[in-house]
Amino acid sequence: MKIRVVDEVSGQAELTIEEMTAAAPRLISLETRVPGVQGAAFDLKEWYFAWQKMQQHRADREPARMTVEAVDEFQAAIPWKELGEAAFLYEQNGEPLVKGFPIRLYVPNGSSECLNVKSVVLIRFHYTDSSEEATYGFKNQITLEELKYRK
Ligand SMILES: Nc1nc2c(c(=O)[nH]1)N[C@H]1C(S)=C(S)[C@@H](COP(=O)(O)O)O[C@H]1N2
Ligand SMILES: [Mo]
Repeated sequence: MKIRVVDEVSGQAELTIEEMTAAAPRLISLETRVPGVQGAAFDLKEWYFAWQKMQQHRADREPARMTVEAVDEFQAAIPWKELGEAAFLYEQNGEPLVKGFPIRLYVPNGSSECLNVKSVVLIRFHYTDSSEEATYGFKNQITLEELKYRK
């Protein structure tokens, strides 16, 4: 299974879990950020900056927002400043994820645990049009206006 990464400036790529983790400058133990959840993860922003360096066209600023979409069409849009400790979990007990395959986003100290999106297959980096509040929910089931008022 591949994960599609779409960047408004750099373009897009389809990456395997192995390709994604290979681009990460270091791997971390998720438990150091999310007490009680064991597994191997990589820091989102570290990954983003390393990945940017590998691109021909690079953004001249940091993203304003990241959106992720899952296999089941659950999605979340999260302001960049809420993602300071965000990480992607990709392995538990040395095995691919049983729950959350191929990768799962965790947003420690985020506005909601609902942002810990399982089975992420699409990651988008947006540089403009940032909303201050994170939103989440199933695609096409709720309007963006309604999402804004969910907690
Ligand atoms: N793909 C996907 N990720 C998801 C959800 C979902 O329905 N689909 N639910 C979210 C919500 S609302 C919560 S509260 C947490 C629940 O995480 P848990 O299954 O580990 O308890 O996952 C989040 N991630
Ligand atoms: Mo939730």
